[in-house]
Amino acid sequence: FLSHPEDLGVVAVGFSGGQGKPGVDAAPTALIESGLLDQLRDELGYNLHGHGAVHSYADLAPAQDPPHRGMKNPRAVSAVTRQIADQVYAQAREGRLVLTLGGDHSVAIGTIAGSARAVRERLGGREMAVIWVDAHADINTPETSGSGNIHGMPVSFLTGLAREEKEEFFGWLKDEHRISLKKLVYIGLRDVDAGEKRILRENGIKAFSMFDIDRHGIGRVMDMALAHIGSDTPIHLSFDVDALDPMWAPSTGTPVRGGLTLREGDYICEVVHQTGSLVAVDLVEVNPRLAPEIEMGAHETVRAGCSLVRCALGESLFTAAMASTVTSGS
Ligand code: B3U
Ligand code: MN
Ligand code: MN
Repeated sequence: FLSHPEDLGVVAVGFSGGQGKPGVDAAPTALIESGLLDQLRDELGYNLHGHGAVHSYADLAPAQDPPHRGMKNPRAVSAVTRQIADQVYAQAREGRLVLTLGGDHSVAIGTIAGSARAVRERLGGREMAVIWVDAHADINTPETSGSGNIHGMPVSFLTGLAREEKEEFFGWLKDEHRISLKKLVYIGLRDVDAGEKRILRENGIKAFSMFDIDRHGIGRVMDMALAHIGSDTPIHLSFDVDALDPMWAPSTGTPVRGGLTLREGDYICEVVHQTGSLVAVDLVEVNPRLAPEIEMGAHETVRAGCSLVRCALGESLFTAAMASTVTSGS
């Protein structure tokens, strides 16, 4: 689906306003300083675009951004995600693969809005699928949310379950930015609010929880996830690092035990890359300021994040190709 698959648009957004803990805004710089973009260019051979700048977005002063429908920092998150949507769209419109380094998961309102719009425009109105890898479903509406944190709501705005007329509160989201509930697949869920469970059930949304991964193994789960999406559908992969077990990714805002191993996370990314249908990847919720009590916690989390991104962008292609030769030859 990409006219320039070796060209990678990089959107680096230091933004933490979708939740309450500072530090997640420092992730893009930490990932880049650990060598991620150099590896993508020098080892994986991508031509990088737009990577010069890490965009930092501050919150508005609390007095200027009071809650709306219970949402915290609603004007700031709406304004920032609108800019991200434009940046992602500008890269995707050129037929490039787009990598976004967050930031908390509210940034996905922008990344998915931007890539969904570009896919529609470039591919004659087609809809893309979204694979959302996360411990959480992030599908609260403002009304079901207990926390008011918008990083727990992006999917409801992107699918139209939550709507707002006013520009300043995500009213800028139009049909061209939205995704279908039928083309959404979750992987790794294990901390889902009661209201979210109801939304998942009532809308028949495809979700593979940690229970499903234990039961079937990650290999079959990915087969089923891709079968649900259908081949020949553009895919946007939105990876929240808290999908990984805190053993691998302790430095994140809301760690939940019982998660994916790093290898399972890498495998998800490898399989999605192998489809050849990937149009965009997000890596979010790395917070290098958290879990300092864990030895090397931040370093390990950044390292895990880099590994996920490299796998999604084809690092293991050689190994994967060899493996399929072996299987098909037997
Ligand atoms: N579901 C809860 C908790 C949460 C969602 N996403 C994260 N945490 N990272 C909420 O606040 O909506
Ligand atoms: Mn998330
Ligand atoms: Mn999460």
